Amino acid sequence: MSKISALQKARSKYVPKLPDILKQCGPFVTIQEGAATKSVADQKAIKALYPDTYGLPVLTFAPGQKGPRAVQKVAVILSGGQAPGGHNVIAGLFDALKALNPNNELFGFLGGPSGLLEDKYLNISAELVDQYRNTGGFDMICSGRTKLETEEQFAKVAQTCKKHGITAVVIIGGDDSNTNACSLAQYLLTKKTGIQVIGCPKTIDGDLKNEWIEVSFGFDTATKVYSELIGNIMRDANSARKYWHFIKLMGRSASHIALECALQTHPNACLISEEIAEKNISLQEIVEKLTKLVVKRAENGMNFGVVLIPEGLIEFIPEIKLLITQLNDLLAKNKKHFEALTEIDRKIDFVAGKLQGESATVFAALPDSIKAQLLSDRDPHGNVQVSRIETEKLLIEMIERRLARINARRKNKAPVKFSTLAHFFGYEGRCSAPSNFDADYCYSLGYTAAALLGAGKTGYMASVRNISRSADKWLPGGIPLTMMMNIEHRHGKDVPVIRKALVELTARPFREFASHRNTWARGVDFVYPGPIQYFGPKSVCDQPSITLQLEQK
Ligand code: FBP
Repeated sequence: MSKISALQKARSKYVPKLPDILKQCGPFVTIQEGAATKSVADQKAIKALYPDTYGLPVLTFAPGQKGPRAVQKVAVILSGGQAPGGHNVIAGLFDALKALNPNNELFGFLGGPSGLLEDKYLNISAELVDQYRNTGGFDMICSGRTKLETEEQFAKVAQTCKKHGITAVVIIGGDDSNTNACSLAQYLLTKKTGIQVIGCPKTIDGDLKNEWIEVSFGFDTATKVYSELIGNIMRDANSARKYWHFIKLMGRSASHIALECALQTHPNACLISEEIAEKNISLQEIVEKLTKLVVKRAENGMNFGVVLIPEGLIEFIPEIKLLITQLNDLLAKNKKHFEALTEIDRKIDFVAGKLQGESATVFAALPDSIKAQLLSDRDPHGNVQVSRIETEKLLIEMIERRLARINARRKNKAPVKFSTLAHFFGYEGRCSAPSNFDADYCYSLGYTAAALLGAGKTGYMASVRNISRSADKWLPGGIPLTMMMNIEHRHGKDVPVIRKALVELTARPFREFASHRNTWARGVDFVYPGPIQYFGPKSVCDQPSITLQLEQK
């Protein structure tokens, strides 16, 4: 490991707070079963696909008998994009497994699911865990985006587990990775291997949440880091008074991150993709609205401002959404021919020649850089890689064009100045040292996963609820993975997936934002949240996200 900073050294001594029940009895819990459950939709189809895990009850914990449990060898993987707190999930899992039985072993499979397929791992020791407690990043065992979905892959995982005598697999991942965890659990049950599978909810995007999973880990820290950076930029904008900052924020399809950052910092504008889709707002209309804002502020002597843009915006603008669907079909149908074209200009010409109707016009009007980004590789789950599409620059360019026309008509008035800077915050926040909230939540999730394993459970996601309260009042338990699933049409096929949570326009966080945004647009109501604090009063260090506080108000 590289040399550690003084802060990291002090922070490594932080003891994550556990819910009362786990503090009292450690992972020795008695499982209390709720009623049989159903999937969120498509019950018949999900039941047919997951006959052995469908309908399992929600689990809660009560104090149990202490005393060593049967020895377990557990595999753990980190899957997908980095999120602050992953190392603490492993630390919680490790500590609880050792408490259950000091002979338990934890294997960290390297580079995500592919580690399990290629049998690449390291033995996780107490010394190793101690080096990574309360640190950001996934570098202890690294992550990867390989999808675990075919029978052949499941057979390989079973083979790897058999080879090492592994009795359980813990998958720390987002909605897609936990969908894969559900299928793996079913496969291992069908084959009567006795190997358990438990998932843990990870993603900075905040879109793996529902009634039972209140938030995915990493969202809290990442949004605090972005809000600090946005606040710093706002203060700069308000000091120099000469730039418009267009800040794109990670988050994939959902706008939870942008919304949370808006609630924390009060920007002059924040686009919410879900609202744009619901109200059928076109790209031209977005540009028109933002241009009006720039003109209005200029007339009030404010040639500056801050605009937040969610990463997935482009997919939600109705005409671009249609264009992306048509591009996906077109690229799938002409895969060989398209891939044989080596130059991007030729790829663009090829696609432009094949598109028809409104999509042809929309594509033609886009700057070449955006056309190229829309044609770039899909991720292994088949998603457009929205983090690579420079929506912030697209909007700037379109507003500039619109302003040029407006300025040309403003004969007797000074032209509206529009000096811009584009930013993209994503990778800056994914590996930050976890906030107290994420450090505690992740440690509790890992601990809960071990308690579920100790109780012989499979096909569950570790869940910790009631998390806007102080950690002692948190409620650990297990949620059947099948309960969160439905059937969706993806890339030409109907597939079972955990339902993603997008921003709900009727829920408190959006309503709170919507009730203030006009005021924020006009003035300088900026809030500068400053950096995450790890030492100091609870009111500064232990506050969960505003979204969570509003959702649980
Ligand atoms: P997960 O969904 O795997 O948690 O990833 C989150 C994310 O950070 C998204 O916000 C972003 O679009 C994507 O990862 C970027 O992917 P990559 O790390 O492969 O560049």
